[in-house]
Amino acid sequence: MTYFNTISKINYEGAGSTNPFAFKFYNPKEEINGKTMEEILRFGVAYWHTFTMDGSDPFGSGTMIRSWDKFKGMDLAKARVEAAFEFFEKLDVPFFCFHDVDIAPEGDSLRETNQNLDIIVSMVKDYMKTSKTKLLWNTANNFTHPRFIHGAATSNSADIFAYSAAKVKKGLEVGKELGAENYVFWGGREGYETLLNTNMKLEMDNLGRFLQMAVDYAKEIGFDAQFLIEPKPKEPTTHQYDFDVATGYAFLQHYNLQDHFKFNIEANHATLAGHTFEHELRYARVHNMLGSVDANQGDPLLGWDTDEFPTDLCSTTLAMYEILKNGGLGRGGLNFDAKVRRGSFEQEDLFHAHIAGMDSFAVGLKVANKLIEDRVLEDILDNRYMSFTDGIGLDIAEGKTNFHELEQHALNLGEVKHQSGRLEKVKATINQYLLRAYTGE
Ligand code: XLS
Ligand code: NI
Ligand code: NI
Repeated sequence: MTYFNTISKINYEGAGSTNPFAFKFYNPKEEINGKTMEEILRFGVAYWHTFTMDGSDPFGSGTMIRSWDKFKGMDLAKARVEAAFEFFEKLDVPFFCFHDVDIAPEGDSLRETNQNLDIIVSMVKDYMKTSKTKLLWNTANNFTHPRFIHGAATSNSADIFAYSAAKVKKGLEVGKELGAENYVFWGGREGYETLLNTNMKLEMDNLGRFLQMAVDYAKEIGFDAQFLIEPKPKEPTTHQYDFDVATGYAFLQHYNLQDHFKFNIEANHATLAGHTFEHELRYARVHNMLGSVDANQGDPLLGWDTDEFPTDLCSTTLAMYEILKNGGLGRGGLNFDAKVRRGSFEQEDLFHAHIAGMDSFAVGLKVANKLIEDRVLEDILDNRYMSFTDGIGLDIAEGKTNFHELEQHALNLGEVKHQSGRLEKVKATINQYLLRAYTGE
């Protein structure tokens, strides 16, 4: 059965195209430094936002019109798999991602849930045999069901800790079965609302032990995916333990897990943490911890995770700058953890949204690549930090000095001359590069 009957394969038609069902900038075959756009950008579709969620929000019920919704239960789950692979093929996208509960309904017991999962996983596996779309990552949803009311690996209930472990164990087996490139841990309820009833030390130690057991089990079954922590500062809990990359990195180091994990960085989580998207990418990159990206954007006027499709070209440019400087995303990708707005309820909106996101990152890639080729930001940094390339600055940078010498240096200083940071000039230059991506000059 097919579900997107009015839409055929999305092709690249170039910047001048007026066809809404065509890529204007994303040309999967176009090479940039010897790699195709498809290989660099590694786009993924998020199963939950695109095939499972219905557009409901805390104030209103679902609005999405989906041709697979005429089915129920396991039939619905199967219809979604069919719809998903039709969508992947029409969009020509190399990856997808899912939580366990997105693909198969929970049963009355964990045993039954696992059986449901097995049926759908084998169906997905069959589709994957003839599809080019691979699994970027899977994860366990250990936050939606009421049993996770007080957390999962950080629950006060040891039984729930065990239940959560069983779900992740299954997730690792599923990931192996489907050849997932990565496995994600987003701590949806791994945090707390108030310290008044929370044993923070025990919860964090338990989370550390939980992640170590996951590492051990993956090794035991020979599942070699890259493990990823997805930081988020809050929502649903008030204080999440993986607040941002810096916090998550300190956590991993404390529990000696840093060699087994990288980060999956989501743009909207970065801004919720009071950072820019590129801050989080940079922090991960300079520590060699950049794994993958949940490509979306937030609404600066709203204080929550709105998961919009990314369309801000300045942001995609600065993100692609970090990714290119990282030498790419390795086994990671750009997963659209993004949803169409509640008012965009028609099925074709799913295509418009993904086309918009893919084109925006394609522009970002081209502009970032040109900025790097021309050493625009590199020259600014070289010039700005010149004082560390000789004399006392070089001694500092090489760790060869001490407070005695530094004091001597300071005592002999005249007035220190500063240079302008030239921020407005830099911003104007980036705008110029962005515009040149359209005019082709
Ligand atoms: C929620 C998260 C979630 C993770 C996967 O805010 O972004 O969707 O990506 O559990
Ligand atoms: Ni996410
Ligand atoms: Ni999110």
